[in-house]
Amino acid sequence: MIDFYTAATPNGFKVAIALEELGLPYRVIPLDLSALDQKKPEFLAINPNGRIPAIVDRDNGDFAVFESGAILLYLAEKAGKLLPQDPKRRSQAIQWLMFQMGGVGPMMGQANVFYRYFPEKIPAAIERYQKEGRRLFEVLDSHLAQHEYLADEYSIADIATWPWVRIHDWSGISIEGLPHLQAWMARMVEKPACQKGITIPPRNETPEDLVKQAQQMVTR
Ligand SMILES: N[C@@H](CCC(=O)N[C@@H](CS)C(=O)NCC(=O)O)C(=O)O
Repeated sequence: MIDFYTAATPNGFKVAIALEELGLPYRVIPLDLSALDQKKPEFLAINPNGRIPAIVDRDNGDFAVFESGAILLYLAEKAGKLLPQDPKRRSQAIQWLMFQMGGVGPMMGQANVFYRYFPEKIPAAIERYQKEGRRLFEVLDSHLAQHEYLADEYSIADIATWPWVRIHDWSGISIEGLPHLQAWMARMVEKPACQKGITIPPRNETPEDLVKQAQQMVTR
């Protein structure tokens, strides 16, 4: 059994989609980010960074894993799926996973902060992160022109990237003129695990509550 500590955000959805896709037994432990559950000592013992997601593998000596990319790798290796066996293909999947972890996620995250949540509107910061987000989308689009999935076969690289790209409107980053990225998104949204993963954990808050929570988080 995997204990899955999460909240309804893109980094949490990545792991939810992978758990669904891999068919591994898991138990969801939702954290209330506005109540700062993620900063409590019992959770910091699992993830010293005090952020979701994190997992504890109860079938492997209570082994804890934090950082969504590392969790995806751990789960894919445990199940022997969603990560190609061929060493070059495997490296390609890891390259696109890192591209998401070091690029798409942080840039869109900062675009959201400055475009949506930060109390002061700083146009240069908004423009910087939205432009960088769009540039990364263009890189994805060029690559997907030649490949059905990021590492040719469907992998954890796609699972890491889709929950972020799907909220591009919220980040104020257009996907107009990027037909290959759009076609890939259409392929991803068809997958039952993707559809289910973005509902875990269920959201009780209104969109307005979520904005308020995020505003509190960036200003505390
Ligand atoms: N690099 C980390 C980022 C995790 C992250 O930023 N999580 C956010 C939600 S998407 C969070 O827990 N925020 C709460 C906080 O900052 O206190 C990962 O990929 O796991």
